[in-house]
Amino acid sequence: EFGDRKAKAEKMFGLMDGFLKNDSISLQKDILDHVEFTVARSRFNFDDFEAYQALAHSVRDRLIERWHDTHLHFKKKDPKRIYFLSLEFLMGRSLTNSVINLGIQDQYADALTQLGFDFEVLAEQEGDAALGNGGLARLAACQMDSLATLDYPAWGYGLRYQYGLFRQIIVDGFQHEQPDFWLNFGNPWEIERVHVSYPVKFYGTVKEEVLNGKKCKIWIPGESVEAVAYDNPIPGYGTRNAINLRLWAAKPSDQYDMESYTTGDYINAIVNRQKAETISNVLYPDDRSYQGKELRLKQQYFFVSASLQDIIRRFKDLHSNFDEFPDKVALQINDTHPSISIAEVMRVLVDEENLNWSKAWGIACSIFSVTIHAVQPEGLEKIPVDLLGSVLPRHLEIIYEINHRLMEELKKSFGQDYDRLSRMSIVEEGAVKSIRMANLSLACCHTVNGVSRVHLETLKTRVFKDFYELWPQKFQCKTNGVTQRRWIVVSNPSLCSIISKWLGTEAWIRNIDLIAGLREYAKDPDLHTEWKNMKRVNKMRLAEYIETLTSVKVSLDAMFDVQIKRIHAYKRQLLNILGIIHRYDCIKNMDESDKRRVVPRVCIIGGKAAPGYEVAKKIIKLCHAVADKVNNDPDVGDLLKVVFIPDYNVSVAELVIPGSDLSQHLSTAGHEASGTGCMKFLMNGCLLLATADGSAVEIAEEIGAANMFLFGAKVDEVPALREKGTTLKGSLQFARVVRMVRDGYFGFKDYFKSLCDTVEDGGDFYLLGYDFASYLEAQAAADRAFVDQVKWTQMSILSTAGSGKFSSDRTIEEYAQQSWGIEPCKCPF
Ligand code: CJB
Repeated sequence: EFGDRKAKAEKMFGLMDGFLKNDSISLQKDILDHVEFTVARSRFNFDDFEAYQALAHSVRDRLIERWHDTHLHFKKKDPKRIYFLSLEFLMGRSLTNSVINLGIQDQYADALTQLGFDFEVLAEQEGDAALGNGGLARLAACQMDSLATLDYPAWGYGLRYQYGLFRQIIVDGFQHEQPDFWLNFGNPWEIERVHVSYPVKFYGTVKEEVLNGKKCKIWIPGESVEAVAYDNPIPGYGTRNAINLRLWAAKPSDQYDMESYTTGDYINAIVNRQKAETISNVLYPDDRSYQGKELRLKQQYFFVSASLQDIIRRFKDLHSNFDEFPDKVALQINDTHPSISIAEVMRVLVDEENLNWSKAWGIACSIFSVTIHAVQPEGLEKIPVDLLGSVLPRHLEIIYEINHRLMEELKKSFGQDYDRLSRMSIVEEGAVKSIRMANLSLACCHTVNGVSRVHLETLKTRVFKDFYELWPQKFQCKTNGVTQRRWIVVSNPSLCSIISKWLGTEAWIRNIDLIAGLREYAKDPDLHTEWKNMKRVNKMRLAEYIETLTSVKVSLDAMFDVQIKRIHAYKRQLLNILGIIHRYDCIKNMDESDKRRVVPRVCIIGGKAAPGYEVAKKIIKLCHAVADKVNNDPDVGDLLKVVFIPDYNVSVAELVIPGSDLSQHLSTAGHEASGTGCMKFLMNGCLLLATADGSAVEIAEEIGAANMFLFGAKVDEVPALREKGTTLKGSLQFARVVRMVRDGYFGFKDYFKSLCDTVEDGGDFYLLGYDFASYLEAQAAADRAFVDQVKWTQMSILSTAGSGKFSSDRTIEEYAQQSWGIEPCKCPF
């Protein structure tokens, strides 16, 4: 039989003539073939979208080629693999990133020109893959890029939502949500694997039985749903490696419900089967508020169970002894969302593989590590016991057993300190008895990562203080990073050329440390000229975009001042708007000679509010109300424009960031775990106006505090300031701008009342009043710096030059070495 297979393989190989060719003629032929055979249009008549589809399929062929080679190589070498479990991945667009990482961008651009198309125009046809909410999800995407580029044997696992994050549309200044039908026109970047599917079970009961003289628990599930794999190749840059992001979609189970059939209820049986698909239907749009929803729990278990079946199957292909599991498998839990995987691994090892509890627990403890992204204990997920017991009855029992053993261990260390035991317990007693998913992760994972130094400190001293005292060695700092491939090479090609030219190499694209070499030229007038031209061209693109979307014309000489991120009270977009109102008020009270000294500004805000988040929605409306007034005031003209960019997403960020002069990161100190947007701005030479929070503290260390505009209360001052509560008085300026909103200066007086209440009368939890004066000073410092364009450009160059630490390549190297214990596995060329 083996001889047969070998002969077949040789024949097959003989029929292929080597690798796909990447010269311009071959690419043209390929694109046209896809127009005709994949898109099924005539090669003499197709539009831009069809051209994009054909182009994407031709790129996909090349991705698949490398992806096959990579997986064959991984299989041959059988290294320890890292499995990255995340409920969210915010991939954005794939076309430009793919051709750049594959190293065939110029060839494609040429091929398309010869066919009469423009690569950039076609790239605009692609929609975003928005399978995530914000920072956490985009971080996962950046880390996948780094894992591929650094040749790590990695797999991403997640959910293939039918509807990604909602589209934001603005009607009369109010946010409305529309579904994101991202799969309606097909998705060329995924490969459906109908044969890679696993049953995932829910509900039912647990029975105790005696098998071979041993008592065991048997879970008799009540529902089975099929998880079907959709594979998304992720190409590395400057390597042949392309890794896999495997996303699961729910499909009705193949096992037909015979009972319904025999009772003749054929139609209902089919309708009920179809309901299974709802599990992967829609992404939850509230980041960090968990409402104990059954569907959410089912989503978590669904993707975890399918992923673990896949991982164990792959392990069993080559190994039969689970003692070897930790040598081959590292599991990374992205926030607590996938932490039910701990109970699932225990269930599989104990109930299905018949390992004893201690052995199984030993294995679980050596394979899992977790990254926490939350800051407040309230942001940590809890699942009501009743819900968990109904959806996953056996898992609840397992969690109780884990907790029982944890409590026994804690008693040995802490004796009868029951307060401490109850804080550390996985089970929270109270009105709604719940499972604390973070405590489950902490009990098991060998590493607990924070996402910046400040954040790790918060975890150690506040959120998980008790656990830190018990297991200090588990706690590690893995300051976040972003990929320079997406955030410079793809989104700012002019900057990319400048950096490569001045460094005399493109090697920084894989080795970001080299970017520090720019420091040497920070004062070079020739570099200044190129740098300013680059910025102007990017601003021009952004200005055109703004005009198309909002009809507001903006001056390129103005400072483009940007705050783009999810709208949250703690991120303090409201502080920004109140600052804008102050600026407006000042301009209104100036005479003409004073006005000539004003630095013109375009204030750009963008971001989505969770659909049920009233305060965030009011902030969006206030932004529009202020924009309406300011932009139409002839006294102001080009001195101040206010723009809200609707439907902020990854591809909008790619356009906005390179065109910004200044970016704002205003979280109340101690509330932003890290922040990654600031890193993208930094790489693009945009100056940062920020509180000393999250990663901004480390950015200041890298570029020097003098090269950014820091303001506001420090992390360790915030608790005491809050204590003072009502006795804290904001400045008169603050009272005045809030009064303007309250008095209806911008209309909608009643609507904005509750928003104003959040920052006044002692209720100012996020300390806007306290920080306002210092915020205005930082803004004034930014104005002064902008007037001196030589100084500004120098600060801008030093920002880019100091951004090396904030590459996700550095973060991933730290994870690989300190948490996962994995080595690169490079596919030979
Ligand atoms: N984060 O995006 C989210 N969603 C959450 O539910 C909790 C945290 C963010 O994660 C980013 C990546 O670690 C951080 O940079 C950011 O500070 C944090 O808010």
